[in-house]
Order: sequence, then structure tokens, then C-alpha cells
Amino acid sequence: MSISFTNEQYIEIYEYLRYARAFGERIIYYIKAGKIAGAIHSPYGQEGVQAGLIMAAKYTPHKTAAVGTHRDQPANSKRMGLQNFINEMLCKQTGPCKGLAGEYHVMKLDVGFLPAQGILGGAWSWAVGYAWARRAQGNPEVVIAIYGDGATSEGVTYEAMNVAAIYKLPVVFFIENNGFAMQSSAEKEYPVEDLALRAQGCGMRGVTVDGIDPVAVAEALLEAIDLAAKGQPNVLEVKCTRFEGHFVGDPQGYRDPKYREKLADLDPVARYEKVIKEMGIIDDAGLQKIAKEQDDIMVAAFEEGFKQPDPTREQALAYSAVWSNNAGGAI
Ligand SMILES: Cc1ncc(C[n+]2csc(CCOP(=O)(O)OP(=O)(O)O)c2C)c(N)n1
Repeated sequence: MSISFTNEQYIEIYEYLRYARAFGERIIYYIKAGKIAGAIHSPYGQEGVQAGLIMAAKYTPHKTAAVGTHRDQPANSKRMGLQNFINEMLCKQTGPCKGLAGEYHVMKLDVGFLPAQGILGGAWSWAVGYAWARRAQGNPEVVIAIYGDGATSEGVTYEAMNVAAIYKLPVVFFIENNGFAMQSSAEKEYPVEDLALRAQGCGMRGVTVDGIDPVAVAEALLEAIDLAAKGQPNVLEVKCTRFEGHFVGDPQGYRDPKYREKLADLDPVARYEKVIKEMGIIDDAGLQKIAKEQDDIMVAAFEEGFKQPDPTREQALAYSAVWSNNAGGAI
């Protein structure tokens, strides 16, 4: 499948980069301002991946579902609606899971958003089960199963890949490799250069692309979705850099602080700004306008979220509702 984006789409990609940047920055800001409690994980620095995910999910001709991670707030929120996502993230009654799931376990099945899994690795198995079920129902959907590099070290991920390969299920195993699993660096996590190599053991195609480049991510994912829809599940690894700690407030004692000196070169937003300016399709004023618009959208959504009602005591204690149709909607 060959893809060529229009100039409008190149600008749209920039909007998603800025949306993702604003999300990451505002998570950090609101936690530091004492407005959000809990260890939230910022996608800061991984905007190239997020923008690519958003583009591919929007422009693929195939129906998709997805499972995301604790760091994919931008892509997850685009699928389920920003206000919905933020309301759930803030554990408000008006979230898709009525504030009981929070951002980690949120699901919204009517838009194909499968629940994320607190136990790393688990959601790849239910992504495969979901792909199987939807195909058996005569309504196939390609599941974009997103995972961090750390999660790929869990055994269940290989069982899931193996089952998908044997039964030719429409799944893209999407590895968002930011070089760290909490405090463990890539060298301590796995002995291979690219995690896409892990596909070989299941006879699948495995591809690695530069996750700093949103166009590369979008193109590779569009192709991966297409293959999966044709019964060829596959692995797509996107390499990026985690700019901040594992969670907001992580002091990162395990990381040489000098890594920050390299971040300017690894910044997906700055790099893409250069690209589209050189293409002559936008100037500095245009870039600033989009950056402000996206930040305004984010601030408005958070401020609206803060005003939402908390769950009542009865609602908060209704544990079984988390797994019922009342929480995320039935298919
Ligand atoms: C089976 C299991 N082990 C450990 C944890 C604790 N834990 C939560 S997130 C995380 C790191 C995940 O790293 P990665 O998958 O690379 O995603 P990232 O946080 O870098 O985006 C760990 C170890 C867990 N949730 N489940």
C-alpha cells in the first residue's frame, strides 16, 4: 500500500503533534499544581508515535480497535473523545467507566477501545481474543495492540503473538520502544538490537521505524494494518525517547542526567517543524497559532473535567461495574 499525504494532512500531523505535546505538558503541569493525584505517566517526547497512531487510525480504510498503554493518552483520547478520556482520567462520574477505571483501565467498546491492563502483557492476549471474536461474528476489526518495550518481556505476549500467527488474526503488535521500562534501560531489558526481531519466532513480519518521525510511524502503521486485515498479523516497533521519568515526579536516580543534553535533537515536534517549514507549507506564525490552539483545547478539557462530579460512595464501591457493560459499553 503506497501512501502519500497531502499538504493539508502534513499540517494535520502537526496539529496532532501539538495535541500530544500539550497533553504531556498539561499532565505535568496539573500534577505539579496539585490538581491531579496519582502517578500519571506523561507521553512527553513520544509525540511522533502518538501523531502517527492518530493519523493511521483515522485514514486506514479498515475498521480498527485498539488497546493502549498508560502513556498513550493522546491516541487513546482521540479514539474515545478528549473530554470522555479526561473525565475518566480524573475519576469523574461522567467518564466512560464512570470514573471507576481511571486512565489505566479505561475502555469504551463502542469506539473499539479495549480495556488496558494493569498487568503488563495481559492486554495483548485479549487483543487477540477480541480479534478472533469479531472475525467469528462476521465483523472483523484490525486490533492495534500497543505496548511498551518492557511489556514485551512478559511471557503472555508471545503466547498472544503465536496464537495470532497460527490463526491469521488481524492484529498489529505495536511496540512503543522508549528505551526504558520504569528504571530498566534497554540494555538491561533485552539482548537484541530491535524488538521487531521477536516477530520471527512466530513467522511474522517485524519492522522497526523511527518513532520520532510521525510520517514514518503513520505510513508504517497504515501498511501494517493493511497486512493484518489480509490475515497477516505483524509486529511494528517504533523507537522513541522517554523525555521525563517513568511517572511525573520520578527522580530518575538510575539515569545519567546528561541524557537531557541530547533531547533537542530527539524532539519530534521541533524536528517536524523544521520539515514542514522547509516544505514551505507553514511559517512561524502558523506554527505558533496551532500550538496555542491545541494547548487551549487541552486546558479547556481539563478545566471542564475538574468541574465534573465525583462518583458517589455507592458508585465507587460497585466494583463489579468495572467489568460490566455499564462501565465501558457493550459491543
Ligand atoms: C507484570 C507487571 N510487572 C511490573 C509492572 C509494574 N510496571 C508498571 S509500568 C512498568 C514499566 C513498563 O515499561 P514499558 O512497557 O516499556 O512502558 P513505558 O512505561 O516505558 O511506556 C512496570 C514495570 C506491571 N504493571 N506488571
